[in-house]
Amino acid sequence: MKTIIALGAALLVQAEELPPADSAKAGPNVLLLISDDLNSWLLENPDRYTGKVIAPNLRKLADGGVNFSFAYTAAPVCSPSRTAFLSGVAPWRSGHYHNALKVGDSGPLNNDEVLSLPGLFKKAGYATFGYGKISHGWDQKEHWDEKIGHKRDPAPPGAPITPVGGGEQDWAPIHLAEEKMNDTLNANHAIKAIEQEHDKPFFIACGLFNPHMPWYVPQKYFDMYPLSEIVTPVLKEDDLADVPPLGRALTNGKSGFATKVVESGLHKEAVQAYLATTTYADAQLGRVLDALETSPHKDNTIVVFLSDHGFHLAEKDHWQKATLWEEATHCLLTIRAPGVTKPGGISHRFVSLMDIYPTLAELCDLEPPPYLDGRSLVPLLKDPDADWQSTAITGLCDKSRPTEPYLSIRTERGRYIRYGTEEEEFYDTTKDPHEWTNQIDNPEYASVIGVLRAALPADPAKPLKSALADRRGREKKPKKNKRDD
Ligand SMILES: [Ca+2]
Repeated sequence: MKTIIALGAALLVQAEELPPADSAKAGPNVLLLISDDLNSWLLENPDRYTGKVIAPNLRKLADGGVNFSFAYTAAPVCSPSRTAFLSGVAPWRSGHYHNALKVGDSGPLNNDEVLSLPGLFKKAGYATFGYGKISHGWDQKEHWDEKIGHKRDPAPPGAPITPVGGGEQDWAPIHLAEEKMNDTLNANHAIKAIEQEHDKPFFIACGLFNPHMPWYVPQKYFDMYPLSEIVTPVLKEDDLADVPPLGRALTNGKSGFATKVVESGLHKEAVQAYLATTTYADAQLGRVLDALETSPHKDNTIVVFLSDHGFHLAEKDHWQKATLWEEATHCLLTIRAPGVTKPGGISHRFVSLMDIYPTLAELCDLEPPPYLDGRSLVPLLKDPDADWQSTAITGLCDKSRPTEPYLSIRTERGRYIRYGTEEEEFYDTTKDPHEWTNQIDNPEYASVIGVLRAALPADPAKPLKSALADRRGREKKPKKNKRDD
């Protein structure tokens, strides 16, 4: 693969050992907050979702900096999404499209070749701390001074609680006190790291597991969302009828979990549980943000908040993620950079989580590696309406065609998807925000489709084989309702 070879050559430049951390700069510090599986409902977009989402802390953060209305993940699954924004290398160049990849797997991202985002800061003399779910599969442990991983909370006695639940697909009030839940503890670690004495600038990352399934949070969060007030997302009957076969193969299909939830009359309960879990996550991130506000570092710390990808709750007959539609690809991104952003900034430009790495490098005056795929968002942080070439590309691999990358591009004009080399979709999101009508064969759109088609990577990296072998192994013993993390 030409692209891989070119990447590998560039990466050799970065293979030297990190120097001793005595070249510390004066900062600024970085606080990176990550939420898992949090979709974009809290952006209050009446064209897409009108229900209430209680997230006062994330809203306060957004009000204090620049909130991106159109931020997209590079991969709509946990591991490749995180690998992409932490390495700065997109899936269509690295071949990391799967959750199954592990450290040491072949491909251009093995440990010595790429400088992780925390590694960039450590190399510059920062102290680096990571708590909870940050990386997933690919990581460079030597780039963290302290790293404590994530655990899932134990299921309540009697789980699965819901008649449709099983494995991770369940929800219920949890039996644990909030103080004992793992995301509460992850937040505690980050708070302690903020509050300790610092003789160098810090890079602190805190990643929450919630609102990843199962949705087990205290009763009080369920009580904030009375069932009578729950708004479920709008579903279109036969929405998949105009989706090509490889696209339909991505969904759970008629026997899938989404259908089961809707047909069992549990759609409102599921949405309630997702929102309850979202509000619990907001509360924990709020505690971390409050600790920063009351610390001496308040005015010298850049805050970045993101979700790793979106989440379907029965739209397009699908549950969770791993599709190339808006529900799974649209995510949250807020950046507050003292002295750069102004409060209340909203940018409608289309950006990617790939842009985080070069943005933080520029904000902190660090030399970024030469191979990064993203673009620095600093022009949009200074002026959210600045000129910007809006594009956001997402890559995915599916077991129905495991050697072929699927790609999607989203711009102001719409969404174009290509599954392998043959099948395509196009949605005019200016008129069809739910992506209900595939216009790929409509001659009215031929020219815009041509532009978007040409904007996709011409020779995307194929999914790495180690992941495929792993996946095939898992397929021999399918787990009920199990989907990717
Ligand atoms: Ca449709």
